[in-house]
Order: sequence, then structure tokens, then C-alpha cells
Amino acid sequence: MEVGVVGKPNVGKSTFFNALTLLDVPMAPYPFTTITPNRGVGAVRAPCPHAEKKVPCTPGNAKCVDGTRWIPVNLVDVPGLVPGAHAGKGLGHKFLDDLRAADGFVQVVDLSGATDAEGRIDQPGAHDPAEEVGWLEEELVAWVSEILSRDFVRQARGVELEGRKLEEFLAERLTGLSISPAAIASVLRTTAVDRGHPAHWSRETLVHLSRDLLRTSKPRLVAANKCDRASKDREGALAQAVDPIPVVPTASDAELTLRRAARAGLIDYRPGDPSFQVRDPARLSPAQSKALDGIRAILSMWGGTGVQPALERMIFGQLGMIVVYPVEDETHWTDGKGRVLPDALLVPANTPARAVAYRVHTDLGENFIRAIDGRTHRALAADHPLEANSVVRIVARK
Ligand SMILES: Nc1nc2c(ncn2[C@@H]2O[C@H](COP(=O)(O)OP(=O)(O)OP(=O)(O)O)[C@@H](O)[C@H]2O)c(=O)[nH]1
Ligand SMILES: [Mg+2]
Repeated sequence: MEVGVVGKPNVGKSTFFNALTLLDVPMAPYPFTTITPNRGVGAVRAPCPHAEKKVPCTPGNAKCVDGTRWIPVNLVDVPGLVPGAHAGKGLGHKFLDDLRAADGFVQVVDLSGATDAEGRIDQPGAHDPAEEVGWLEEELVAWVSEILSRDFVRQARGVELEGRKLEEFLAERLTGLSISPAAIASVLRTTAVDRGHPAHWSRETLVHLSRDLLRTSKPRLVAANKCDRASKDREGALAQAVDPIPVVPTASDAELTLRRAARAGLIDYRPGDPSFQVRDPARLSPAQSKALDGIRAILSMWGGTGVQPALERMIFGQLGMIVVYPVEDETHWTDGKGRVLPDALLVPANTPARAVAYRVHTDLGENFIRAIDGRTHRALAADHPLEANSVVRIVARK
């Protein structure tokens, strides 16, 4: 699972990324600060089932803080994209390839409208962030359709002659793009294409197909960043203009300051909280006090910085993920070493029990006999879709 942080230059992608990962990649008020992709790990929250058992959990991969699990999510922050990037403008499209593995994109935009299409600073309100949402989609479509089009006619003739399955042929061409054959099959059902004669597909057909594939397989969410310099009206107008893509207002700079201050022990703040408390005002410098007062005003206007909710809406809403807890003992919810709820896995909603077994270990998937629900103790068949927050034991042949 990987989320790509994308958008035009200088909108705050790296700040958003640093806030979520607490890394320290360069950020600066000019375009193309980032020139190579940055990878890091953020986390999403889910209520830990340990409270139901009234025993503390022993987390391995996802820490538990006051009953909330923090489940890791990979993030990639890429250089800014400009209109025409697929044809080599700006830093070109080479780093688009760094987005191949991304399952979805958070597009960061400048809600204050103070950066032009190339990321140069301008007057607030001079630019409409809805425009970049439109052209970024066109860049992504152009990128995917270019991958799809390479040597397409010759290879498609082969498909026609050999009677190969179209879904497989397209999946092979899009290898590494994290688009499943099932998603391709479903798009082929709804897109008007001549299934029998792919070699005759026009360029427009390939573009159309690429757009549909991106819309279904790589969901997007807009982080309306720099909201601290914008109004709620601007947010409303953006949300209306880009509907149905969800818009979450964010103040990444404020979130980064809060997380760093919390890490330094200056304040009590958990990502996603609507407020924070200063531990000891006497420890703050006048500049720190002033900065925190400014952030307090942002939080009271927007109800939080929005950064953590943006990632969670992407993961749980747009990507439809759920959290499941595999265990080896369905009564005590422990693994073989007696650890309680050691693992929290993010999987797509409705993932069948056997697919979850494969996620734990290939052997468990291959030797799957049944799963057992840790709450009802009922046996679940291989194709049984798991519910959110399931605690499940996988029974496999030894
Ligand atoms: N007011 C305000 N400024 C922000 C916010 N987030 C980021 N910035 C500022 O915006 C500028 C650009 O931030 P970066 O994170 O470097 O932007 P980027 O999109 O990664 O830029 P490139 O790597 O050049 O594409 C920096 O000066 C940040 O401090 C925010 O929420 N509010
Ligand atoms: Mg950057």
C-alpha cells in the first residue's frame, strides 16, 4: 500500500509528507525544491480491539496509544508537476514512473491561490486551484496512455491472432502500475471498445481507457493546503468545482510544527486532535509562543490541521481499506508467543479470508483450511469476506 503525494511545485507536498512521516526532507518557498522522490512511512488510526478483552495489546507493526492503533502507510513525495510534464516540461515525466506503485494520489493544492501553474509565488487569490486538479488528471492520463500505446498496434494484432484474453494483454502492458486485472476487466465492461479488434483502437480510445483506469484504480483526494491563508468560501468553491473528488482543507506547516513540538515534549498533541496543550509555558521562547498562538487560531477556525484526516480519508474512504487483526489463538487473541493482537493489517474491504492468510504468509494462504472469527468463534470459508476490525485466526495444514 503506497500513497503518492502529487501536485504542482511549491504547494506544500514535502511539508505535508514531513508532517505525516516526521522526516526532514527539504522544503522551501520556491518551485522544484524536491528533485528526486522521497519515501517515508505515515500512519492511520483505528480503534484497537484490545479494550474488548480488557488486556493490553503487544503491538508489533502498529503501535497502540491509548486504545488507538497507528497502522503504517507508505508515502512517496515527488517533484512538482507542471502542465505538459508528460511531454518533458518542468522536470518532465521521469518521476511519474516513481508513482507506478502508488495505489492512490493525494493531490496537494494551494487553496490560497498564491502560486502560479509553475509554482512561482503570486498574489493570494490570483490562481484557481481547481484548474490544477483538472490538468493534473490530464497529465496522469497522458502518462498512462503513453505506457499503454507503446508498440500497441503490433502487439494487439498478436492478441487478435492468438485469441488471447484482452484483460491479460492489457494487464501485462500495465505491469507495475498497480492496476489489477480485475479492475481492467471491470473498466472494459463499462468503456465502449471493440473488444474483438484492439489493433483497430484509435488513440482516443486508448486515452479514454487510460482515464477510466486511473479513475477506478488510482483514487484521488485533494488536500487544500495553506488553508491558513484562505477562506472557507474558497474551500467550498473548490469542493464544488472538483466534485466528486473529496477536498480536505489542510495546514501542513502548522501540523509539522505541532508534531515537532510534541516530539520535543513542549506540547501535548496527537495528530488529528482539534487542539493542543502547552506543557510548561515557561519553557517556550517568545517566538515559539507566538507561533503556537497563530496555530491555535488556525485550529479553531478549521477544527484541526486536516493533515491526518486527509490521509485517513484517502485510505479508508477513497481506497476502501479496512483493518484486520490476524491471531493464532482465537480465544485469547494472541500469536504463538502469547503476544496480544500483534499485527494490524490494512486490506481492501471485502477481502476474502484466504487472501488475508496470503498477506500473513504465503504458506498460510496455500495451506488454508478455514478461518475462525475471534468474536463469534464461527468458521469462515476461504471466500468469506472479512469485516472491518475483524480478529481472525487462520487454520492451515501443517
Ligand atoms: N502558509 C502555509 N505555507 C505552507 C503550508 N505548507 C507548506 N507551506 C510553505 O510552502 C512552501 C513550499 O513547501 P514545500 O513543502 O517545499 O512544497 P512542495 O510542493 O514540496 O514544493 P516542490 O518540491 O518545489 O514541488 C514552503 O515555504 C512551506 O513552508 C501551509 O499549510 N501554510
Ligand atoms: Mg517538495
